Amino acid sequence: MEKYWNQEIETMSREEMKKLQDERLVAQVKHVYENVKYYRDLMDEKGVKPEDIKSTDDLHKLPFLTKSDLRDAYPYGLLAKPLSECVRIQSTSGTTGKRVVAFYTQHDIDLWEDCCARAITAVGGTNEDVCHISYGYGLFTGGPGLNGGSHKVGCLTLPMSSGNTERQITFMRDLGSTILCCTPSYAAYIGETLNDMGLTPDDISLKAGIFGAEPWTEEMRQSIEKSLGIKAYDIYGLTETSGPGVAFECSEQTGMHINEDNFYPEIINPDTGEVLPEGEVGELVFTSLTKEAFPLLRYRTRDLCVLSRKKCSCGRTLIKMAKPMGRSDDMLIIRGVNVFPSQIETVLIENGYSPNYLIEVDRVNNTDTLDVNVEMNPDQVSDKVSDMQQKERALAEAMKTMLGINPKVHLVAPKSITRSEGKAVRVIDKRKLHDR
Ligand code: DLL
Repeated sequence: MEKYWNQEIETMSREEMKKLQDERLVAQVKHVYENVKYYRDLMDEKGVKPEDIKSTDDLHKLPFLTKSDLRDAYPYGLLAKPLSECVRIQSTSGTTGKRVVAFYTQHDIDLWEDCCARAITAVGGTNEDVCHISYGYGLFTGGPGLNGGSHKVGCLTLPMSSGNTERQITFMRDLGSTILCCTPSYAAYIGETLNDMGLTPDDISLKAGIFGAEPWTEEMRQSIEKSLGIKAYDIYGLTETSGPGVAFECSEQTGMHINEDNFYPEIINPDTGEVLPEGEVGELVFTSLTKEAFPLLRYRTRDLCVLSRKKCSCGRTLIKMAKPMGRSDDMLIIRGVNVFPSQIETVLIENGYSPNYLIEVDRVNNTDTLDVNVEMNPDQVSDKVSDMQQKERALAEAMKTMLGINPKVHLVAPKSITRSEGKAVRVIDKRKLHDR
């Protein structure tokens, strides 16, 4: 039988959950309106008062918050509690511009770690497990969040942080790590290093991995499961709403249950802001129902995905989100066609290549160019130029079928693409440099 961290919440009926969300939302809107001038001004501008929000059905009346609001309000403008009541600051990795800082009270930390404990329990974690955490520690939320969740569950926690991959494997073997937490790209690298060290999955005790913080495909999941001999589960979150644990995958491995008692999700049309019905792809928007220090109402994540209330075999009733296909700002528009790096990753793995690739986009003579550098596995290397050209053509053809545009594929030597120990950088868009 599936074990839950908080059975009452995780298997709550729809009606009870709605009631809980409604009550929490009403209190949260009041808290934010009274304590955050920045948001009060946005609400006043829209002519909405806290009394107008009686349930989640009224949520659409509230204004959205965007990343640029967070930047405008940096650092204290969205703080809803006195600093004397805050105990922690975390911050975004800053891959796309200025950092965002988020504040936590002890209550916020407890709730966040609780969400991570739900994720660890959902993959079968108990106090018998050794939880090996190779997300970065520090301002990044990955390490601290899963560390806290692992303690709550009572796992023996290994706060490894990322890097020094051979040492990671040595510790894994010596201390019998059973659950690995890191980015999927780092998990792939650990799998590859295991193999390079002449070891196999039978030499380690891992049974499950909790991988997130970046988009990854089903093909990547299968490849990691094979290389490490585990079940690989997805976990989602963002600094602005707390960190990892906003949503987590269960034994069904078909999308992530959102901890909707804490984070109320909506899917909107990113162009018009209109709320879309369940099942339609759009931008994910979250309202923190329980955070005290940094509660964001209707925060636009820019992540594109779909929600589903289909019954789940694990028994959880929490709404599910599909794997995000990437951020709306990760989407490349090349010669007018929308391209997600994840589509390229799918083609590569389906065709027997490793998930080590680098996409380069440029504009030459006013035409966009798409070059995909793909690393070969040692057994794919050939000293015959015609063989290599043939392989490149075949891969380019497969990508054209998926994307609808013609890329140039360059097969490059094994191990020549820099490995990632955190969030992988897959795209260099040189057009942005020219446009500056
Ligand atoms: O990445 C928090 C986290 C840490 C999540 C560890 C999971 C595991 P940020 O650095 O603020 O926080 O980045 C948040 O990363 O808006 C998504 O675009 C992306 N992201 C996070 N998890 C996933 C996932 C952490 N499972 C941003 N799949 C989010 C796809 C993800 N994208």
